[in-house]
Amino acid sequence: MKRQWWKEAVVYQIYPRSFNDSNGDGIGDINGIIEKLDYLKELGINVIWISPLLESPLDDNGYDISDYQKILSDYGTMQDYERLLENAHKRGIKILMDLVVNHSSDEHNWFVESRKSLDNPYRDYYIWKDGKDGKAPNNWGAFFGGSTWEHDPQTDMYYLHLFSKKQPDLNWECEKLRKEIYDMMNFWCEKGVDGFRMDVISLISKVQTFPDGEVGKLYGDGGKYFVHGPKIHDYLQEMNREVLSKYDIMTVGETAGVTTEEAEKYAGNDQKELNMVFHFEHVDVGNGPLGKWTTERFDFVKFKEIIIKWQEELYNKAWNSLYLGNHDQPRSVTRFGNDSDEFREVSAKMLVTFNHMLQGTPYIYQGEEIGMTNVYFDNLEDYNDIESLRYFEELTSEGLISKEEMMECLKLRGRDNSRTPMHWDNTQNAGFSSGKTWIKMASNFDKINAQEQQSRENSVLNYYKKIIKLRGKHEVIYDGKFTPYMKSSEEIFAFTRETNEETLFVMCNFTENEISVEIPEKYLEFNCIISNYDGNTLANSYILKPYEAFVLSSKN
Ligand code: ISL
Ligand code: CA
Repeated sequence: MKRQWWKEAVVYQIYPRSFNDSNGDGIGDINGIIEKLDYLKELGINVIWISPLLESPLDDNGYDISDYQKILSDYGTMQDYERLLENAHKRGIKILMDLVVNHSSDEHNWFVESRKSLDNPYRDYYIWKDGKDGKAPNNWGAFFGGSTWEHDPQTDMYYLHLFSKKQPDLNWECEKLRKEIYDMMNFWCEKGVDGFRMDVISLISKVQTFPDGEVGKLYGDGGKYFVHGPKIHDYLQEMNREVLSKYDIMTVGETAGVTTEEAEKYAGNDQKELNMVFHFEHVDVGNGPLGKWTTERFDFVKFKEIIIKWQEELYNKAWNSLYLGNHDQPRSVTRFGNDSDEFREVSAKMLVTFNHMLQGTPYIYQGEEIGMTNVYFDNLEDYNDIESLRYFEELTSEGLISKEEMMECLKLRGRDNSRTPMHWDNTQNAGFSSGKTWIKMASNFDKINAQEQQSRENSVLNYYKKIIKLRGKHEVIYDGKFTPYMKSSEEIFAFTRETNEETLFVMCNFTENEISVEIPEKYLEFNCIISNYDGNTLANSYILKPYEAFVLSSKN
């Protein structure tokens, strides 16, 4: 397999609003990130993906950009950003920028112009359609509730927005628009960014007849007509020629709806498009008739099938990202582990053992490395996220779910669970800010914080440092062939990774029960390179402890 730095990297995702506030206004900022570079260096990561830092009215916390070449003043200045690049590079850390080009903000100058008149030079930068019988052009429902179409009185036409109405979709059919985007990307590459995470890039090409979708609960599902639309791969190949191929950068596509077959087109070994994909199948397990709004726990059996499928089907063909949480997902220890006092730490360690021993590039979401949990807000007023607020309103007012139940769904799946500020220490606001924070803090920072974990040898944080270091010592972690072991177990996720030089045997108990397992004789001679319990003596018949995880290696 061809060696590529981004295949061997460990990525840390920063949600800048909630990472570290340097000036006491209650909002995380670029200087705050610079202050924590040594912390990240010590953790061992070598790439940082930062969620959007650009000018934005913050309808969707920055995923609605109104100027692609200006830093939002909440976060600092262009000089601050340049200092961040310089300081990160000095430490051997690369920076990925979040590229949000399926849509812009409605406050972007392109849209301000576009909506003015039919013959405005920017008209074609967005997707405008006439209504049908005084109603929207089709029945598609938007990701944040409501229709995907908004009527604009200025020209009496509708514009498309797959997300909120303040996030109009850009029209990739328009060559001039595409050229503007490539110019903007080149600008950032010249400035020294090391790559892009591409927001919902799988949605940029739409079937131009805009047909109705199959009706679900309230709206039609247009997915068939805009997920991997007809020209998606033409656009990405063009982007690759115009920008990506000119720099030694890393690219990851947030490819909602991607299948393993489709992943090969996006991130195949031929490298005509992107380096790797982000798929959603494993984080969507357990979704119900109202999508993610359910109180069901995740279905381990399905989760396991999905992971195995992705490991097997991408092997030697395409490259994958490994993640269990991010700014759109609940905290991983709450969703896939166990966030009780008894099992939080041990299950967080099990999850990272599992995730980082798979094939792909692992992503750590800020706070995951100390085992931060969901925030469990009791009041709707504490939520800030547009998705949670819109769906609460829409689903409860349509009588699809009661308010009480919806509050429970938010506690488990709402995006704000992972957006509360990082816990640095046990002082005011967990050391995140000296001012009033933009979103309420989680209350458990006295017991879960980085400072306490730095000095405690068996902490989650120190375990993360250990597991990240293993990557440097065992090449098999990134190129070994994956084979499941105990494939039908409904409690254990075990597998081997193999090259000619080395074999790893990984075993993870996803439950709080003790479980007896058979460890094949040949693995008993292996070395245990990491384990979340001390002083284990492995044996042929072995009882795994709650959330136990270990990795055995054939190498000394
Ligand atoms: O968050 C989701 C599930 O709850 C997804 O529907 C999410 O909106 C989707 O994965 C796309 O996410 C990305 O684009 C959105 C933005 O709100 C997310 O934060 C971003 O990661 C629109 O730009
Ligand atoms: Ca600040």
